[in-house]
Amino acid sequence: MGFSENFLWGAASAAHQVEGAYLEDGKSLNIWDLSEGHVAYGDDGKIACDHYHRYKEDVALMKEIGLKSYRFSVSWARIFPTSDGKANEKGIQFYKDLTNELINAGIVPICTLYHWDMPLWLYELGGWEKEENIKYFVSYAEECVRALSDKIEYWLTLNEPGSFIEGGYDLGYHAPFVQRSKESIRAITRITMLAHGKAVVAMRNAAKRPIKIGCAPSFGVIMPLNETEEEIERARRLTFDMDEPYYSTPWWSDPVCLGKRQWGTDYLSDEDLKIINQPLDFFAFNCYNAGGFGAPKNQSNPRCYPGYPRTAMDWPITPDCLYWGARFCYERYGLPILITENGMANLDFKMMDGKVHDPQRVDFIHRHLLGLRRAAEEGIEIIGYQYWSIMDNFEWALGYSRRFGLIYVDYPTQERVLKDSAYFYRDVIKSNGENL
Ligand code: GCO
Repeated sequence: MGFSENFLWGAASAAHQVEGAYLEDGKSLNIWDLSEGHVAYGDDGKIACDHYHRYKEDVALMKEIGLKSYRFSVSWARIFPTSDGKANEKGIQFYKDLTNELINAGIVPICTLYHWDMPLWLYELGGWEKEENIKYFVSYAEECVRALSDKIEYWLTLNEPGSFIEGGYDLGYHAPFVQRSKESIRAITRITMLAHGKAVVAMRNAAKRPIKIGCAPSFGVIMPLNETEEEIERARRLTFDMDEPYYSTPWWSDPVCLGKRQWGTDYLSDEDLKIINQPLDFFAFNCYNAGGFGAPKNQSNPRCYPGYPRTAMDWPITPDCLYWGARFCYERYGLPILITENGMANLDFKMMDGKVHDPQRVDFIHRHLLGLRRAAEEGIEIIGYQYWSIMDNFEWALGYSRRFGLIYVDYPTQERVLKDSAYFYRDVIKSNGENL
């Protein structure tokens, strides 16, 4: 027994990172349009991969790779370009068209509502710093679900809340590029969690048929040094006792999935927890490596040594992270697992033969999927894997300087080239992971 029969083999993207068309068809600005002076090489997301205009070509490439699913996000500023509460039909139409294109290609759409691109007007009203934001997020979630739930079954409320709170409001290297006090950060966290909980209830009510809802936090897992019972128990404890917010799993997921306060969330009242803790249909998480963020300094990744293999983001390559991540989360939260992001940046370019050879990424995917398959073989219910990303794109503060895609994008011409890893992934999908 390996991967399940309807395993959601996929790849992911996010609106601001790929769409471009930044003021088209009624769309307004979002907080990432404030990025001047904050992004490498002065890059911005105005054109990005021009996916807004090229989505048909892109879906055709997804079909060529054999994807069974595709995770994308909706641009809030396309749906509600102003504060007047009137939804923008043209913006909605784009996602209907994209969804239809996917379904016609046999690809299951997985829709993220918030992947970091808050409309600028909403930020100016206070955004995540004000409780009214909950109301705006709920209306936005309802609008999307009303418009798309006849075709879209899988939904994610928020992408990596820890990252946008830390990056956007604490350290200030991500939009909206501000630095707030610890107290404000606590308020933002509470508002974000409440928005998630209230949106889940509203989404189920607005849906045209039963839908499946999750959230996509990042996952900080600590792996055991070796597989003795003692080490495994220690890794589990460190994973769930990580005493820092943002990247520690329990900081977000204990309130959301268990209705329990965790380290650093003692400001949540019992009433808050009831709202935040709504039943979810699966446990999704983004996982790029083990350890690192937030683990006790000298134990951040006990297996690392000088010269340890790293990606072009300088992130350590720790293939077993998916196995331990899936295992620890399944034990704790008891929900089917969906890997919503995993992947690597590599120094890709088009070579003299016109192809993009990325053996490091092939190896990366191979090793990580072996770990995930091991988890599946041990009986952990895993419903899908989304490689990040379907194509090279706007990597936030690093602009276009980092390439995560299965598809190479030549930005000046917008030419797409399937990398070797895309063909490798195609064969994996074809065999449902049996060829690994
Ligand atoms: C994230 C995002 C992606 C990134 C990816 C690589 O969570 O950071 O979901 O948008 O591009 O993780 O850094």
